[in-house]
Order: sequence, then structure tokens, then C-alpha cells
Amino acid sequence: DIQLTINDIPVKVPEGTTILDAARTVNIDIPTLCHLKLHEMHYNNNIASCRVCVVEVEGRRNLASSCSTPVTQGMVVKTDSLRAIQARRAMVELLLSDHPKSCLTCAKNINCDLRALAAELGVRAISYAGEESEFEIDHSSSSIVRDPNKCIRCRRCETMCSQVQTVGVYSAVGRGFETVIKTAFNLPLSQTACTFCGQCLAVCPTGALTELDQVDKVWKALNDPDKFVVVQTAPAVRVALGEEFGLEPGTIVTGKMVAALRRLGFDRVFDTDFAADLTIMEEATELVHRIQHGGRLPLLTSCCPAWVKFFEHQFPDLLDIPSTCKSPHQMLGVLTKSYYAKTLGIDPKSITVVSVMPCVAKKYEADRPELSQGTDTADVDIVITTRELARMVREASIHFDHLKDQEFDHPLGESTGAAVIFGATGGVLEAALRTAYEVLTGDTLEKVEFEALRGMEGIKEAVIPIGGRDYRIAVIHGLGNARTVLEKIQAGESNYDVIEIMACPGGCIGGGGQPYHHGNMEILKARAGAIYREDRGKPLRKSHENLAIIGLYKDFLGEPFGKRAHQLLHTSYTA
Ligand code: HC1
Ligand code: SF4
Repeated sequence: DIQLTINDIPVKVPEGTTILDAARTVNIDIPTLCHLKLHEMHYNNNIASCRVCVVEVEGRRNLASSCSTPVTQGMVVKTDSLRAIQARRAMVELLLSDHPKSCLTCAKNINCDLRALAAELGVRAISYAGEESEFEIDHSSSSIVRDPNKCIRCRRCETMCSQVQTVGVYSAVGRGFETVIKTAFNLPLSQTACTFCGQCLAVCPTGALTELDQVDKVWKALNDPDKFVVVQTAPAVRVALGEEFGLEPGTIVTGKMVAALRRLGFDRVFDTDFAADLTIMEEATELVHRIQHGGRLPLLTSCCPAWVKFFEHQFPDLLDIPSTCKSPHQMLGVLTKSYYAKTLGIDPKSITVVSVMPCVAKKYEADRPELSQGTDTADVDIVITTRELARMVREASIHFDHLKDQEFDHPLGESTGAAVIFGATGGVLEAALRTAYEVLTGDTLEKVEFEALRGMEGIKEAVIPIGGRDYRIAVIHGLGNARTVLEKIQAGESNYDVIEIMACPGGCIGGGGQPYHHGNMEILKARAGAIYREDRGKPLRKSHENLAIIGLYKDFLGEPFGKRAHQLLHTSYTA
């Protein structure tokens, strides 16, 4: 171990520890804008570019970047000397000199790390005057807005996209203050291989990367007397939305969320969980069908739109292995405009379906033309993120934490515990196994938890025997992990039967549209814990026991994986 002192406090840490990490062990938080290490995601942005974390080291003439300097025996470090603080402030002022001053109207606003640091350091004036860069804002996609003028070249996005997701959309061009983060050939995002997973914007410290804000579009629909506006909420939203209102991470706010949505004026409050149960019925039947008819295995889950876009771009030769199931929120949209419109006797064209999702890729997904084929209108009209819903609640001056719990509307609001676990990595397959077991064996599954499929490990594997056959299963989150397994499939080296893949670390709970976690992975774990608590609290925990789903097949769809189900609930993929 190495012994040193930081601000006169004795510290003992293993060799190789940086000053920054050593200081954290004694609760000294040295500020940084570029450095970010997310251990569970194998993400390490350690390029020492912002130089905000400088500290004084006795015996050295120059200040040291604490994020990149390892501790040495007997080192004497001062993080709070006047010289260090002034240098830090100068770095922030330099960054601000070439940064738009539109904080009041910036989408990142109170969540911006640069603004927070300027406040923390008491920056009251900017001593450097210089030309501000003028880059074009990229509005080309339906998911992400990229404003290079607000980029501070920390390269967190680049590291996320290349290291964790292996998509490699961004790269840094030039050196020092001349550096610019660009897409290849400076193409707009919509023309790159970007999957819209939104993980780059989840780690962006400023407003350079944000979701395309659709809040005004929702207000417009709500205020249009000719529109019947239906909202649905994804499984992962209910365990994260509370964070936006100061509640502890892991607080379940399902009932308050429903109450808030009614107060906002939605005509019906439905639950994407209903369609998650439906997805299990369709996907489990599809798997059995493939096994019985010698279809291609493994079956890959298809509910994550970023993952779908990833395999379309990167593995066009594997387009026949993902499930053809649309994602649950698309299924709920199309059923609202067919089945439910029919029960109400209203024209589907007068219905607006709004999805509240933890995800920015869902915005792009809802726009995909394949998903409205065979129907007159789009399945889903508007997608907003968990953060955008929180903004609407604040705009309407609703005291969220004082709301009394309310229930979803019937029937497209009924769901089981199997549906809510879709929100955490491993949940889709755990839900599928609960149903597959009972359907294939005719026995009751007593223990519904499949612990082997839970947790934050990037690639999990299990062999589960059901009815005399072994099912080889893999659960993957993060697109880099997906690439590893897909390459094995391509090379004929894999023998899985079914694989769940989610683009975001942790699954949907870690989606790019969730409240910012600011690098604290404990928040994701708390959300996952809440997902499993919500499941345990449900009276029904197997999708095939959902009475509203049974009714839907009986009255409208016919057989699972049948003709009408195919027409409405399934899709195809394009390279
Ligand atoms: Fe998800 Fe899904 S689980 S994709 O992660 O299959 O976004 O939460 O809504 O559609 O149900 C997201 C979450 C979500 C769909 C479901
Ligand atoms: Fe890369 Fe995902 Fe960001 Fe697209 S959204 S640039 S794929 S990290």
C-alpha cells in the first residue's frame, strides 16, 4: 500500500491509485469535467483534457492533473491551495469564454456540470475574451439534438460510443483547444450508424447532446378538443421518475405517476406493461414455433430499438434471427388504435398515442415506416422521455410527491409482475421462462425468480431444463457485449436457443432518457431493486395469467402468433 497525505489527512491506498480516487476515499471530491469511470460498464474516460482537477503536489513545480497522476509513497497533496483553486477557476473561465451563455434556456440547464462547477468555484466574470465557435446544430434525427457549440471536448461521448457501445460515431479531430468532436465526414447523426441509444447524452456534462424535446407537441395534442389522447408508460419509468422530484433512487412511484398523467389531461392512462405481457405470449409462441419447425436459432429479443438498429447496420446477414415481435409500446399503440378504438366506437385517426419511455431511441422507433405498415396511422404518435414527463409535471405546477396513488385504466392498463421486470436486464427472458415453463410442461411454476438472469454482469449465461429439453440462454446488455456474442453466432461458434439483448447498461432502467445518474451506478442498482420489488408486490406474476390479455385474444386477436397478431404485432427488418 501507498501512504500519503491529502490536505494533511493521512491516506492509505493500493499502488496505482490516482490522486483523484485516493482523495475520494477520504471524502474529498476534486471536481472534474472530463474524467468518468463507470466500473460496471467497463467505461473509463481518462484523457485528462479538462484540467479542472489540478492539485498541488509538494516538490513539483507544476500542478498535477489528479485524475491521471498515480500516488507515490510519502506524497503530500493539497487540493485546496489558493494556487490550485485559481488554476481550476481559470480553466473553467477559459471553457466558458468559448461557450454559449444561454444557460437560462438550455435544455441541460440545472443538470449541466459546467454550470454547476462555475457556480461552485464562484466564477462571477470571464477574464478571457475570445471568438466563440459557430457550428451548425444537428437536428437531423428524431431522437437526439447535437449542439457542438456547447461541446467542451471532454470526449465522454466518444468513449461511451466507441468503448462501451462499439458503434464509434464520434472522434476527436485536432489537438488541445483546437480539438473538435465530430462524426465521420461530419455527417448528421441520422446518416451515421448511430443507434440512438442515448448513452452518449447520458454522460455528456453539458447541453451538447440532448434528447429531441417533444413536450410542446404533447401539450398541443392535450389542448386539441378533437383529439382523444392516450398515454402509456414503460416499465422502467415508474422506478426512476421520483428522482426528478427529490425522492430517493429506487422509490416506486407508479400510483403517483398515473395520478399526475390524469391531472395533465390524458383521456386514458394505459400501461406498456400490458403489452409486455402480450409480447411474452407472442415471443414464446414464436420460439416454440421455430423449435418445432426447424427455424433458425437463437431467437433474439427485439424490444430494444437501439439494439435493432445496431444489428441492422452491423450484422445485416443475421436479419432472420431476431424475433419479429414489435416492441411492447408499439403493440400497445396499434391495439389502442384498433381493438380499443373499436370498443369506444371512435375513429383511430382521432387518437393520439403518447409513450413515456426511459429511452431516446423509442422516438426514432415510433417514426420507422415499417411499424405503421398495414394500418392507416402510426402506432405511436409522440414519444417523450422520463425527463420530459417530469418537465411537464413541473410546468403544470403539480406537487408530485403529494399526489394520491391512482390505478391505470382498464383493459390496456392490466399487467403482471412478469411485465414490469422487462425494465431491468434479464427481465424479458425471466418473464418468458415463467410462461414457457407452464405452457410446455402443464405444471405450475412455484419459484418464479430466475436469479441466474439477474444482475449487472454484461453477459450472463444459463442452461434451463424445461419439459425434457435444455434451453441455452444468454442475457446481454450494452452493445459492445452484444457484438461479442453476435460475432460468435456469425462464426457458428454459439449454441444458444434464445438471447435477450438491451443496448443500455442495466437495461431500460439505465436508458438515455432517464433522470441523469451523473456517474453514480448505485442509482441504477436501486432502480433494478425497485423493479423486482414491484414484481413481488403484484398479485399475478406470469404473463399468461393476465385476464385482459386472455380477453384480448378471445375477443379480437384469435391465436397467439396467428393471422391478426401477425398483421398488427409483428414487423420486419431492413439492412
Ligand atoms: Fe423498455 Fe420495453 S422494457 S424496451 O426497456 O420491451 O424503453 O422500460 O418500455 O416497448 O415493456 C424501454 C422499459 C419498454 C418496450 C416494455
Ligand atoms: Fe453512439 Fe449511442 Fe450516442 Fe448514437 S446515441 S452516438 S450509438 S452512444
